[in-house]
Amino acid sequence: MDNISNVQKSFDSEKSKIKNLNFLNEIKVKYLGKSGEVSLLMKNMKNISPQDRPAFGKKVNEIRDYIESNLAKIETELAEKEKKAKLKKEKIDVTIPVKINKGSLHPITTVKNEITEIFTGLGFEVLEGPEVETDYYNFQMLNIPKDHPARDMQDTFYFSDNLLLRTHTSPMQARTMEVKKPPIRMVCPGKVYRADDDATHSPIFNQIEGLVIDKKITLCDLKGILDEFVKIFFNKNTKTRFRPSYFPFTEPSVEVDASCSECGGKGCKVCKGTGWIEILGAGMVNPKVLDNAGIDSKKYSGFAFGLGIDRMAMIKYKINDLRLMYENDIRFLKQF
Ligand code: 2NM
Repeated sequence: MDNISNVQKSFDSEKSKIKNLNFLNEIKVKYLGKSGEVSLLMKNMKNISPQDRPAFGKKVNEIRDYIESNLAKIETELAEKEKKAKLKKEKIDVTIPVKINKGSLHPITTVKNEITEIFTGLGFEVLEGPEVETDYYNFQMLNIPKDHPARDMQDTFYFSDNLLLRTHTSPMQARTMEVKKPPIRMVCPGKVYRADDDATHSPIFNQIEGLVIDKKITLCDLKGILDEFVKIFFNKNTKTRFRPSYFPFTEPSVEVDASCSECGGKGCKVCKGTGWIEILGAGMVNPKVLDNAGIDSKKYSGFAFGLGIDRMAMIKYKINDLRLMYENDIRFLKQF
């Protein structure tokens, strides 16, 4: 009986020292294992007088239950504590700011969106067309004659006699005129291709062309729209100037300048001292083009214009070499 109370005492003094699950397992083996303290007590049974055995057995069972339930309680507490410690150690603070290298839009994309939005604000719809075109839509329908230099192998990328990379976005205007009834108010932004490559010409560049067709459309409407456009794109004091020009698909045709927004028209480096910057070509849609598309040129008239997005971006951001736009040097792109 003394042995039993010694085991109990030694367990009680050791249990307060259990601070982790490893040590708990050691204690479990020491007391409840196959050759642990409780088993040793059981093995003592044979040395006990028969009349004392039931009482002794009962006592041993009690101490075994006592140790088991104590260890089980400590185990749950320790497991809970260790889990909490682990969670605390592995906690992630999702609110710590992280440095992310953000991309940004290419200046050409920004200006393309800006111009497109100005025209949607003026009631134009935006339509995009294929970059691989037929000779018919790119040239024939637009009244570009067989001997026009634009049709030359030197100026246009051909896949075959009939298939080519569009040299302007006008074929999409031609396609639209063919399928839609006036009134038409559309702009077509997109990539166009010409066999040209130097400081001021890239073989791939971006255009946005506009087209308005209705009854009684005049050059005055064209002037009104473009005046409004330059005021929004540059600033409210910007004016336009029309100079006579020639395009096969418009008659009459004009070259349009905007007063220099840098010097207000006085003359500076940006406008090369002239006070004006050439921004686009335009004109009244040639009646032949309307008739080619099945629109009665006796009932309807229209204006069209085409502007180079790359050029507009260069003017806006004062970029002097077009090649910078296409080299995609990260030091250049980071500035936008
Ligand atoms: C320009 C200049 C003048 C133009 C004409 C057409 C169409 F399809 F209606 F005939 N679209 N775009 C046009 C007119 C384009 O770019 C300098």
